Amino acid sequence: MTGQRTTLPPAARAIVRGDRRALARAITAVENGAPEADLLLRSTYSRTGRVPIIGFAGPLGVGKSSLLSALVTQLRAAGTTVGVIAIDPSSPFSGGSVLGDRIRFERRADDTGVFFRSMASRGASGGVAAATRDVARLMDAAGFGVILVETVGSGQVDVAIREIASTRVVVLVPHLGDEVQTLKAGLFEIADIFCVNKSDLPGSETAERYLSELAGLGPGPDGWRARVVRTSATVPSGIPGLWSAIEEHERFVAGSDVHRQAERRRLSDEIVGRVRDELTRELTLRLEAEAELRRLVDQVVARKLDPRSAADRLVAEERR
Ligand SMILES: Nc1nc2c(ncn2[C@@H]2O[C@H](COP(=O)(O)OP(=O)(O)OP(=O)(O)O)[C@@H](O)[C@H]2O)c(=O)[nH]1
Ligand SMILES: [Mg+2]
Repeated sequence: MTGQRTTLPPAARAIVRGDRRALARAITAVENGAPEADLLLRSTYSRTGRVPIIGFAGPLGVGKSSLLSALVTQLRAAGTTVGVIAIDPSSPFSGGSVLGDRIRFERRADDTGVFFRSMASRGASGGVAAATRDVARLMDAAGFGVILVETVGSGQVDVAIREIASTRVVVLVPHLGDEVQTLKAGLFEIADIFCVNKSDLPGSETAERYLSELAGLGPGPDGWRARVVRTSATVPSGIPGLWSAIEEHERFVAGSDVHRQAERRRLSDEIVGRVRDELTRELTLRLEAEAELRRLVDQVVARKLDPRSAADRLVAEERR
């Protein structure tokens, strides 16, 4: 480890030292797929893997940002440093709320114990999950005590939470209505904790009871039975209860073989994915430069050969 410490490139050393501007620049490099990001991620990896990453997913406007903000207040009061990543789905609906996120968090600009970053989910090189994971790793290396990630629960973004967060909180509101039906398939599977927010509004007990019944149907494959908590981010109330549930799950994860296996599998997938991407890129370049490919394309264009058979011939060549 000591050897690695002395060989850290200056930008990585700055991140590890807690230099916020160096961290911000590194995150931008990750988002843009810039070459310097690669070096920073390689050199800081040995300092990652310790921080709890808490994911918050849920439909638009349920109060995820407000909850995060209330949690940040509580965590800061306890002296914990916090990194926040908000994944912006870049949809026309969210323009306003992303700005809202920024405004809500900018009030803490004078507090160096909080680092807020929003990321566009569209256009992230290598996908949202990969970019978010790398950004979380940089924050981890920078030494934050906890990382909170906010996403709008949908499609690709769910994957980011599933793959990255050590505890997943699904945020809902009292009048669940049809939303519950559509959520069942996706968000319900990933919830370690259900948070019924806006419990200052009527109906939160009913929602809590309903979710508790669902959670009571049995523990998930990892043996954890989802907790249900009620909060109001704006009052605020229930925030300590939410944090206790998160801590309880973190303790569970720390002692769970299932989670250790899952982590191994994710890292294995990451390595295999990188090898595949690299070899695919190489192969594509080589094939495109081959005269044989051009000859085969001529035949396919002329309908003398079908694309499958053309591919078979190239595969046979490759294997020789
Ligand atoms: N009554 C009530 N309103 C709340 C509560 N929490 C958040 N809100 C309000 O709900 C609205 C949406 O809150 P956000 O925190 O932006 O919700 P969000 O889930 O982050 O929204 P998106 O990121 O756009 O999906 C705001 O007007 C908040 O003031 C709550 O506990 N009670
Ligand atoms: Mg939000």
